[in-house]
Amino acid sequence: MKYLFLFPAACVLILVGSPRGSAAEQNGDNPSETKAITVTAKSLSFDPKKLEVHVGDTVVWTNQARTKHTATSDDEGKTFDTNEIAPGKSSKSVKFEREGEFRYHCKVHGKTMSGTIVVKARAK
Ligand SMILES: [Cu+2]
Repeated sequence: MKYLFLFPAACVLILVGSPRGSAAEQNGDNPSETKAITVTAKSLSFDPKKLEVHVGDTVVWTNQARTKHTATSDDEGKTFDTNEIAPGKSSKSVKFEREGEFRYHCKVHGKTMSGTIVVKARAK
């Protein structure tokens, strides 16, 4: 009688142990951990004014104001420049590849409309 009870358990073991084929093969490209973060341009300010991201993250500026704005790095746009973003539109995405503190402003409204992107090293 004992063997009757062991039989179902043996079946389960066989199923679990069966070959899985190629599904378990390692996939070369890992899913990216980088993020896309949005900064909102308001009438004369950026929200958040200071944004912390990590190396490899991308930032998009969305203009919720009624006038055009830009997000232009303070080194005359050498690091990044979204160019004019029309009201209701979003900028192209800007990828931050190196650590640092990047101050930027709006070319239309000058430095009264400014912000900072703080790029930190990616946690390992
Ligand atoms: Cu502006």
